[in-house]
Amino acid sequence: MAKYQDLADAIIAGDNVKSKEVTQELVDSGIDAQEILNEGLVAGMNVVGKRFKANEMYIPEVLIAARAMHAAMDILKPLLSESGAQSKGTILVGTVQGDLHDIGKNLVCMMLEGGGFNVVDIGVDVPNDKFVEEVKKNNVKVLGLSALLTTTMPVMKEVIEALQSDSETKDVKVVVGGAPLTQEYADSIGAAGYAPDASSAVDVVEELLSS
Ligand code: B1M
Repeated sequence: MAKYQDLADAIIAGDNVKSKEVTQELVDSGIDAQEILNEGLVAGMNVVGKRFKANEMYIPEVLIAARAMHAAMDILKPLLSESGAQSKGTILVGTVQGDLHDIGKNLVCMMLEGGGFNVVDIGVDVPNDKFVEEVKKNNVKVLGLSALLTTTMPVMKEVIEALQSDSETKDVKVVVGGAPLTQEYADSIGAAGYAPDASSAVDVVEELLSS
């Protein structure tokens, strides 16, 4: 039987055929989609992140690993969404301007969908005014911002300020996340919430919507 390690290895090797095959096998054997996501996909990407940092993997290999992860996500996404009951509300999510990283954001979106939220994902490199426009268009109470670069973290503050300066969006609560962020940083820019990972993003959004 396929194991989580086989899936993590397929992600690390960037083998999108194998990552799909193993994911399907794990799903067919009755394992919970969230567990497959955490123990196989996220575990594999964590290794990729560490190797990239240690210059043991380079950008093209990382991109190929990301493609293998997305291939597996295609199988898990509908299952994670199904596991949620009725929609608990709509959440808008995007990666800030200047930042193209979307793997973590996509995981957050999947977990939120799995947690029963309707998610509007507006992608990467999103201009500040686009966030404001989409918040109004979708009438959301919570906006999720992702940033993976120390150079794009400050853009989150700009988005929060843009929302606060508009009477229609001033009460929108902003949840921030991304590898370089901390609770202290989130507090310093006036974010309503911070989540260190995709699972806790669901808890934070639930808390903000109920407060
Ligand atoms: Co880039 N990159 N990258 N990269 N990349 C990092 C972030 C880096 C730390 C690598 C390193 O040097 N060690 C470094 C940033 C350094 C810094 O800012 N101090 C870096 C750099 C420098 C760059 C470039 C500038 C490289 C270059 O071109 N010279 C360039 C920038 C491009 C741009 O954005 N303008 C770049 C490009 C790329 C790729 C395109 C090759 C690729 C992105 C592919 C993609 O996303 N489609 C890439 C990748 C993959 C990485 C690493 C290796 C992995 C990121 C990742 O996907 N992690 C990363 C190194 C690392 O993190 N160790 C790195 C897995 C993912 C599951 O985790 O995204 O942290 P993460 O998300 C987590 C949590 O953070 C949290 O939940 C997620 C799941 O648990 N979370 C949220 C994230 N968003 C959230 C939002 C929330 C709540 C929680 O609420 C809304």
